[in-house]
Amino acid sequence: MPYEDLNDEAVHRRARAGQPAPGRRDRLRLAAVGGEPVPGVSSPGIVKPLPAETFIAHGTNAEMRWEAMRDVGYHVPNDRFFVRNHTSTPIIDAATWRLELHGTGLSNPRSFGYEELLALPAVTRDAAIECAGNGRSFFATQQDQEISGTPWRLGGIGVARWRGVPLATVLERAGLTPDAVDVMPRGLDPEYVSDGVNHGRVRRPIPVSKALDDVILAYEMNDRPLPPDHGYPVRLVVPSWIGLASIKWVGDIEVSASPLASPWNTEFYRMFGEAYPPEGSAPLTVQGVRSAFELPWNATLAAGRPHVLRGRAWSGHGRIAGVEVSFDGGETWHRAQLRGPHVVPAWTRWHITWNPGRPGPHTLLSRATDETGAVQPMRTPHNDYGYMFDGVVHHPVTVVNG
Ligand SMILES: Nc1nc2c(c(=O)[nH]1)N[C@H]1C(S)=C(S)[C@@H](COP(=O)(O)O)O[C@H]1N2
Ligand SMILES: [Mo]
Repeated sequence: MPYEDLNDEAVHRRARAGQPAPGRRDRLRLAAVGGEPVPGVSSPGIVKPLPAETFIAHGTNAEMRWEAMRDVGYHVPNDRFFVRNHTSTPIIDAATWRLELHGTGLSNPRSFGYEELLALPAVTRDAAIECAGNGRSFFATQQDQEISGTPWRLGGIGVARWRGVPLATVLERAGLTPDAVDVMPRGLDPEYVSDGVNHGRVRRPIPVSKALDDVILAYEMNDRPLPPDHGYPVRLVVPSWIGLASIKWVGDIEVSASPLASPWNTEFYRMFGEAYPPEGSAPLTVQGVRSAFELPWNATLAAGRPHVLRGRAWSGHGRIAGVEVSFDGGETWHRAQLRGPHVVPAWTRWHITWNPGRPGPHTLLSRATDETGAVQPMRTPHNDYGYMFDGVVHHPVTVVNG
């Protein structure tokens, strides 16, 4: 049973072994360039407004401000959801859009229009989309290490309620064959050119086992049609995996009886560096465990009275089992209360009360543990592109006389 076998990502990796990987110089040359955070109101290539109270702009990307989630419910509203664009948001007419399914892993290659997709049985689920580079800036600011890429703090994540058609349904209707191994969706946004190298349109293979498991071809985000910046008319949502897998503005899907490759699973989105082989780690898939405070960076808090500090924690590997918070730089830890839904591919909210005494600068730490026992480390091992930072983040606050 090829599908059963490929449920094991290690087996899938072996199936891919021998694929060419670029040299280190190429990789560094191809590194995405990220700007410094600027209090912007717009970003090149992003359609929606990016008010400085809710976003930090980073070039073609925009990060959610965590303090903007403080009085917001479980889901990130569409107008506050982070945007990660390799190029720019295309404006697509759903009336003429089609999704083409093709390749050697299909016996009935065919296409679907927007209305046809909407007419298929739908599913709705809460899931996070999180960039593999979320938290990247902390390699530099906390660990004094060099990394390249967009300097996200922790706002490269959002949770939404997605509605759409299981990818499995569409694959079955296109005659998925038993020997199909990889599925590669491709976006309709412009080709990605970096340092003079054209990598083509954004695409990256996922194993058939994952494609059949829980992947959605989503056309609604929080009960509204997808906004242009988030993939209108249709995007993939690949729960628990790095955000890159959730291809936006999908226009075609190649289904193949042999392993597929793209620069996004060979040159990018693997761990490269001292601790890794020259061709890098295996392609990145499931996200690690992380947590964040719903507080401004450098928040000001009054001394001598209790403050309810709120936050969220998440892990691609399982439910959040607990969150601990330290007010004294990690000497003592206090257990936070978890509240509300406790969903695996999304996040869990938590809160804790702090009564700060001494005025002056303080550092708040939060440390989440998931049900597999994975806990946020105090440091994350370095990799050149700064992916998968899961370390405990030092959140600075200032306590003032009340
Ligand atoms: N077509 C296309 N899909 C894409 C991207 C892109 O640039 N083009 N960026 C990916 C990355 S790296 C991430 S983290 C998520 C971000 O989704 P969002 O912009 O809806 O938050 O989309 C992914 N899908
Ligand atoms: Mo990403």
